[in-house]
Amino acid sequence: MSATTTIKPNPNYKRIATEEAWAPAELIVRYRKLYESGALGDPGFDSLWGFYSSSTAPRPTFIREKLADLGDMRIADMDATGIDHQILALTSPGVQVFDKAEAVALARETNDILNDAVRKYPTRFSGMTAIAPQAPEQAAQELERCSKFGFKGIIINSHTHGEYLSDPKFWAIFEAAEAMNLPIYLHPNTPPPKMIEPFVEAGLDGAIFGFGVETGLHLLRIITAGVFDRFPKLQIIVGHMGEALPYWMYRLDYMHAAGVKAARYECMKPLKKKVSDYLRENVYITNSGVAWEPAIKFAQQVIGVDRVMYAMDYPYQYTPQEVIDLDNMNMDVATKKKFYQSVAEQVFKLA
Ligand code: 1DF
Ligand code: MN
Repeated sequence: MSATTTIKPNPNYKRIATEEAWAPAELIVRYRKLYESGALGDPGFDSLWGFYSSSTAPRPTFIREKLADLGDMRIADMDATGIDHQILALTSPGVQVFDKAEAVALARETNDILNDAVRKYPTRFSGMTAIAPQAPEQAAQELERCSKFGFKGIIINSHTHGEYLSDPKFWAIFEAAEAMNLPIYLHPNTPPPKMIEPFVEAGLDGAIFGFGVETGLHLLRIITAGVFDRFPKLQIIVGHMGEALPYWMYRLDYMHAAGVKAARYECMKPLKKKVSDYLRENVYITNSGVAWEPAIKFAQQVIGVDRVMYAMDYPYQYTPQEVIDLDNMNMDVATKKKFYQSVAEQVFKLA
């Protein structure tokens, strides 16, 4: 699975990868213990980390080793695939599965470790702040603390103990993110217990499909709850080609308007704009996991070339050929530079 060819730097653009995962080995041990204890009661977590924390198959073994390294091995893999810069995030589900006090402490500890790596390799790494959404006020404080490190965004791995950020009890996080001008990367997690049964019984709960369903739903809930009317400058990034929402835009607009007009749901209130307007004005998309020219071009067409950017999803999809294929997309160089470099520089405010 390691790179067999070395991909050279591209003279026309830097390759900035924006959804790149890491995790200290101790966190993976904690995941294994949480899984073994059965205490969480979340079949999605048990499926994901029951597998990745202990399977001896080649892929999970590779991923465990790569996640834990923020040094020479990661840099060598980046060099082998021509990646100039990684925007790093604590892997999913981050600290969100732990209880409040443990999650708050672990967020601090892991952010400190990430800060050390970013300081050591400032041209190669940037960091996003891991937070415990279950403690919104402490999360806002952690954002404040980590902005002093120069962290560039916030990583949230979809639901927290089955709860969504559309619930106003979490909105202190949005308030802080907007005030500090920090984008939130809404990264996948497995569907929560209330949703997961038909996914897990078919083996479709993880990155193959469940991740996208859960995370697309989460973003849509944020939009329809009116979060962007309340926080109009807030920017949310979603991976995996927008978790399919660009493809749904026409129907979302039609059905949302119809539902609102008929006052069908008490919870579905009128919004200032169309659903698709928020996707174009408050959402950025990365192509993590989808090195596929037609999907990238479709998103560029409907969301805009200034809102679609590159992500490898290292180490989960470390496939050197993907970089070659994306370099060879039938796309003018200026647009390719936006995709690989400029959109990321703009949204993460890279120097
Ligand atoms: C997987 C994929 C796992 C992604 C991830 O974190 C992850 C996977 C635990 O393949 O199981 O971030 N991903 O974003 O596609
Ligand atoms: Mn990912």
